[in-house]
Amino acid sequence: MKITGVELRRIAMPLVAPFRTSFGTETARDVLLVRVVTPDAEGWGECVAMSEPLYSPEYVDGAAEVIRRFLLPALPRTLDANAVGRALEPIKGHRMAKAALETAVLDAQLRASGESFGRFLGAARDRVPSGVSVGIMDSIPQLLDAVEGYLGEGYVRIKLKIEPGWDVEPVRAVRERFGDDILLQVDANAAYTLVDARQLAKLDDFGLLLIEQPLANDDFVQHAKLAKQLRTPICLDESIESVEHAAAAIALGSCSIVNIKPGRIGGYLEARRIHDLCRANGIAVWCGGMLETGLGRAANVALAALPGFTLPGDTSASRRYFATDITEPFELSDGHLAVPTGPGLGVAPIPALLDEVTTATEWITL
Ligand code: SMG
Ligand code: MG
Repeated sequence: MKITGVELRRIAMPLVAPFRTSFGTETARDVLLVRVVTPDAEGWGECVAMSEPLYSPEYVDGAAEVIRRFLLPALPRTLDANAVGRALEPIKGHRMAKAALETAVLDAQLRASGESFGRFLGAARDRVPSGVSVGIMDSIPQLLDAVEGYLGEGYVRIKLKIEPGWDVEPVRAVRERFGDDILLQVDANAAYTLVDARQLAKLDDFGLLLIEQPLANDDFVQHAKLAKQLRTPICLDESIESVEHAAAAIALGSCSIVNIKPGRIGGYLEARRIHDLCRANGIAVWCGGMLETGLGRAANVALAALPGFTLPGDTSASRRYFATDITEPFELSDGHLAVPTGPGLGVAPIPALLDEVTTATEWITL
């Protein structure tokens, strides 16, 4: 496949409500889209980096810069998606930028051959169960209202964002109000240290599916120590940037569950490698989210249909974040999202909607 050129497009999507985590509050999604053009088809990749480097070191301006300055010049003139990762290997890190580029190449390749992402990746089902991530709120009543709304919409699993000062009480309140049967988990986004082990152990009373990323991104050893002090399974998100990290976490006992976010680990091919490794080691995985538009969501839903994804993911409906998506919106049906079946991602931006949210475009001829 020969790439003629690449468009970098910046869009600004207002969120339906602020989304607060232990590291900050998002009120709009600032997204970098990569469009790869070939003679036969074009393909889209969504970069999951956020405006500021608070979730991980990457951020949107930096991703755009590394793509135009280092990644695109490193691509061979003709290639397929398998060659992208290899060609970009000399450039260290920047996995979110690399993932966006590789996904766009893969999408173009699959659209040209008429194969869907799900079929290419090895999807084992045609729909995936939907969980929802619920931000930190100003009060417990406000949280309970939000959770009630999501359960009413049919979400099959609730994830509560936590931080020191907002952990045991919100979990207790949700359990008391909605009972022991709802699937419930928490995500700390690295807000604790090992010194907090006793506080985190209080969560053991509530039958949580897992606690996600309690400690710092690079604390593999301390997560292993914490795992010995908790009954609640530890799931790693930020810590796992590659299949090698996943192998280290499994060997050390740092986690028993992995949140696979293709954007964080360099793309869908690496995501499949981590899925395969975890499956062979009896480690459950689920698909995380980064408030993706319909483009990124489509690929995530396809990935979440692989057989090792045994827990519901943060694959929620488009309207969880956006009043208007840039593609046909993903909608819940009986708590599930349908895996797209069309070529490539199976969805495409609707030009008028895309233009409305576009803040900048840049064309790079290759
Ligand atoms: O796409 O539903 C989604 C977001 C899910 O909570 C979510 N993502 O750490 O897992 C995580 C966070 C990262 C983004 S927070 C702004
Ligand atoms: Mg997380």
